[in-house]
Amino acid sequence: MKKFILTFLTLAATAVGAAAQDAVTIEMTGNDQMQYDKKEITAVEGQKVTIKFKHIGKLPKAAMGHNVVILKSGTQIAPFAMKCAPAAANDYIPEDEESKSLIIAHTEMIGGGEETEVTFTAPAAGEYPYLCTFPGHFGVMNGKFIVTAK
Ligand SMILES: [Cu+2]
Repeated sequence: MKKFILTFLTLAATAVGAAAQDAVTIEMTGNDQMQYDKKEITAVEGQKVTIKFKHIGKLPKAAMGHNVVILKSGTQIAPFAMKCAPAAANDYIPEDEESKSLIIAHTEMIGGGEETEVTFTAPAAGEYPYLCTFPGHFGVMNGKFIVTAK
């Protein structure tokens, strides 16, 4: 009986381990100084990725809004950001098909004290740029989402 219980516990532990590897939670912040706390985030291809994003500043969304927008590998962030600037009514997420096709995942735009999250499946191994699309922020608020092979 003891052996049976041990075997059961081992199997249960293995199942928990496998589930943990299938998913990853990444915590990120943005502040009133227009900065992310992370310039690099990582995941494994096919993993369920949850980005928990918190604005730790006090300024309202209209003055210092932040989001996290992950783009297809190789996308230049400056021209993309230019397409975002006029999209104020859509929280600076461009609505034209070409721009939309470049977005892998994005959070909502939030202001000081707010938090949000987005869950998506990590794409194929590679490097994916991310940025905040609030006008003028991408030059400082950008980074790399690095996906490694399984
Ligand atoms: Cu921002």
